Amino acid sequence: KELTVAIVGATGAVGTKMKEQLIKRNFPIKHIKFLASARSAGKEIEFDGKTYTIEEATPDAFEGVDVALFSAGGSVSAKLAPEAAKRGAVVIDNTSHFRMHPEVPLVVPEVNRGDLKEHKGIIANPNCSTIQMVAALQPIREKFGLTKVIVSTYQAVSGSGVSAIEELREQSAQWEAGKNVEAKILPAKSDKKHYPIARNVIPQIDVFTENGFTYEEMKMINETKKIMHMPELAVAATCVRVPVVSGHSESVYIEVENDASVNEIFEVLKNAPGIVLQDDITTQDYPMPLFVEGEDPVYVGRIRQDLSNKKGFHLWIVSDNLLKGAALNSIQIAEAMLEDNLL
Ligand code: A2P
Ligand code: 11C
Repeated sequence: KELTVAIVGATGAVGTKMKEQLIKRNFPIKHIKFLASARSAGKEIEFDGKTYTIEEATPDAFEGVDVALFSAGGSVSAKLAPEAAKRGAVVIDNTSHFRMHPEVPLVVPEVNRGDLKEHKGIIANPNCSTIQMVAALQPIREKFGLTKVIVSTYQAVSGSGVSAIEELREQSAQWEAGKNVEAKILPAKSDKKHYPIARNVIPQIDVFTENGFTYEEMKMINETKKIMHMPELAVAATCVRVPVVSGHSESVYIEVENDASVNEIFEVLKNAPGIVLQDDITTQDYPMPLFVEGEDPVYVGRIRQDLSNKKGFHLWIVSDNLLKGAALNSIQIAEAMLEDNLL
C-alpha cells in the first residue's frame, strides 16, 4: 500500500529530518507534499533527487492526504491538525498541543504501540527528552518494576529549532572575534530575558509554570506517566540547555520494585528494541551526544547501583533529539499503524 504524505513544517529542523527518514526507511509514498508558512510558499525543496514546490499550510492543502506529519509549532497544530483529520488524514503531531488530551494516544512504539488503535485522527509524538528516557526505562520496568524517576537533562539547542542552532553558531563566532555576545532566543523566545548559550548552560527550557517547574520539565513528568500508563509513578525533572548542537543527554536516577543488579539491567538493555548498551568503564566507553548525532538508537551507559539504596540505579541516556526524539519516532508511528492496518 502506498500513501499520500504531507510534512507540515518541512523547512524546519525536525521537518528536514522527517524527509531524510522517509527516504532512509523506504516509507511507501505515492505522493508527498511539503507545507510551511506563507513565507516559504513557492520556494523549492529537494526530496529523493526531485524538486518540489513548498505550499502554504492551509486546511485545503490536506485534501487527499493519508498521513500528515506535523512539526511547525503548537499553534499551527492547534489550528490545522483537526482540519487535516476532518479531511481524512491521520495526523502524527510532533508538538505538545494534543499530547495530554485524553482522546489522543501519545506513543513511543516500543513502549505503548497498542494505544495507536484508540486513535481518533490525531496521534501525538512525545517530547524528545521524554521519548529517549521511556524507551530505555520500559524494558527495565517490565522486568523489575519501577517506582521513582529523577532526571536531569543536558539538552541540545536543536530542540529549540533552526534559529537556536544559528544563535549558538553566531555567539561562538562573536566570542571568537572578541565581540559582545548577543542573546535573542534562548532560554525561551517568548520569555522576558535571554541569555547566551555559547560558553554557558541554562537551567530553563521553555517558560515556567506556576509550580516552579518549567513546561519542559512538566512535559517529562506528565508524558512519562501517560506513555507508561503509570499515573502513580514518582517523576521529577530538571531540564537544562547546553551548548551542544544535536543530542540530548540525561542523568537518570531510578528506583525499581524488585531486587536487581547492574548485570541484570545490562542483560535487559542488551536485548531491548531500539536500545544500545554502551557501558564499559575499563575502556572509557559511554555515550556522548557528539557521537550519536545522526544515529537512530537510544544509547545507555554509566549504569551504577546506588550506594545507599540497593533498589536505586543511575543511568546516562543519550539520543539524537531530532531522530528518535522527533522525526524517527513519528515515522515509526506511521510504520506501526501501517503494519497494524490502522492506515
Ligand atoms: P517557515 O520556514 O516557512 O517559517 P523550526 O522548529 O526549525 O524553527 O521550524 C519551524 C517550521 O514550522 C518551519 O518549517 C516553518 O516554516 C514552519 N512554520 C512556522 N510557522 C508556520 C505557520 N504559520 N504555518 C505553517 N508552517 C509554519
Ligand atoms: C527542546 N524538548 O529540547 C524541547 C523541544 O514539546 O516537542 C521539543 C518541544 C516539544 O527544546
